[in-house]
Amino acid sequence: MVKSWAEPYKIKMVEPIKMTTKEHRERAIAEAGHNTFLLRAEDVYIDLLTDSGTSAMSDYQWAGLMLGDEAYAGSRSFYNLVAAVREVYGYEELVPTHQGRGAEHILSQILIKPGDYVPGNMYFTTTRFHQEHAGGHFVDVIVDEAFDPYDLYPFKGNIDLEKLGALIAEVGADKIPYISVETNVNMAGGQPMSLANLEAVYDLCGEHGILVMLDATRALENAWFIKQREHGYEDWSVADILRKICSLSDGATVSSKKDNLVNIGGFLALRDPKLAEKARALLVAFEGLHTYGGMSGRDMEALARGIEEMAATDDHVRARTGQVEYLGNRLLKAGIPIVQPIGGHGIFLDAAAIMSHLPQDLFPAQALAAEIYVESGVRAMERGIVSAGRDPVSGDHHYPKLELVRLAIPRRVYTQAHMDVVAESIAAVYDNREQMAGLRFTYEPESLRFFQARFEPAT
Ligand code: PM9
Repeated sequence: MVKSWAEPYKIKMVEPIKMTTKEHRERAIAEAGHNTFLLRAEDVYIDLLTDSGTSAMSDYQWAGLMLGDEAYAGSRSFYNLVAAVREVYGYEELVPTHQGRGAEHILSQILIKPGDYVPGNMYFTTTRFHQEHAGGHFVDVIVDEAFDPYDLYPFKGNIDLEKLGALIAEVGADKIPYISVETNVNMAGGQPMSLANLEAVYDLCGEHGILVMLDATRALENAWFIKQREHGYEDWSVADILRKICSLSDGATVSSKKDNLVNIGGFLALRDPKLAEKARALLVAFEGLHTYGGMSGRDMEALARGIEEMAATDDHVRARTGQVEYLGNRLLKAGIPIVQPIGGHGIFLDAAAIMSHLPQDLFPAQALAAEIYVESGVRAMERGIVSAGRDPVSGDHHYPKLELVRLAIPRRVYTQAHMDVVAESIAAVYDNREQMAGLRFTYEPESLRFFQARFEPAT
């Protein structure tokens, strides 16, 4: 029997969404400075801005909210969270934070000295920000295949061991406190790394005394792709693959707003109790006491249950990635250029190809995301030159090789019919692509500019 990706749940509660007119949306995007982050959510029909903090929780998680222990210190919910992280990820030491960037901040501050180098498999915006903020230099050591949207290499999240080896030889291992290894690389299109690659990275770093720190935010989705694509793991459960991934690292930062199925939360997980002690010393100053970090007791209870639930069987992650694949295949059938293989958390439109009449400094992906919203009320996100920001030393734009628009799919929120609407809307915009103008800044924030920048049409 062919097993469909159909959802392993049924719907118990619904949230109405508003349909709007094109005129309304034209006004809304102009008021938002052509930045989809600045739209009001109530003006959005299908919200694919992010898969972060947008999951639908289960009845088991909602019940957990009522049981959250709000003790300032030593909350029962904290110990439930520690137990869930130990069981599912296999890390002993848990440092809870308000979300992923809180964990990145603490990790960067305890390990990076000014002038250090931090290699990683493609940058992530907040991760690189914290590394640079601590005085480090980020160095991209992802495989070259990751920069070609149409290369079908199954593990485009892999680290290029030659690039990593060359960096170690050039700057010396004592200038590299850790390598930051992202699972299911977001900016590459939700692309996985293989266990064989991670094993080789762990060995190489071990030889040089360099720590391996995962960004395990979407490690569950990475584990699913390993099961599908890596020889020898076909019969493993996703839960076992996930533990194996984590066993090849010294710790991890996690934004729990993704895989973990909660609306807020995150953590830093470590093996070394001494390092965890250092992290907790900073935690109490920046996030909160070491038994809640930035979360309430009920947040921690829902998170502990989300962690258990995501990996209890393979059914959840099969349906989650299945829905993304369904949308991707519809777009491919319509001839729309997207990053391939289809990734884990969303579809990435190749804005450089779609808007080939625009140079990168007229922000083609930003303009395309705005146009998609005007066409249909579908909200997407720019993942190109605006997200890449400026070089802190030269002040020039970073010119990333990928200029993408991301349609991130929230977990357990939208139906197949919604995906059909999205595909039809994108096809309509695509047909009209040559009419689209670029944008220029009217306001550019100094850091993480994509969140709050404002633009106007460049014509
Ligand atoms: N990711 C996303 O939409 C939300 C913020 S957009 C900059 O993809 C990784 C791989 C992420 C991530 C957030 C964070 C930060 C760290 N690593 O948002 O602070 O995708 O919980 O996590 C977003 P927080």
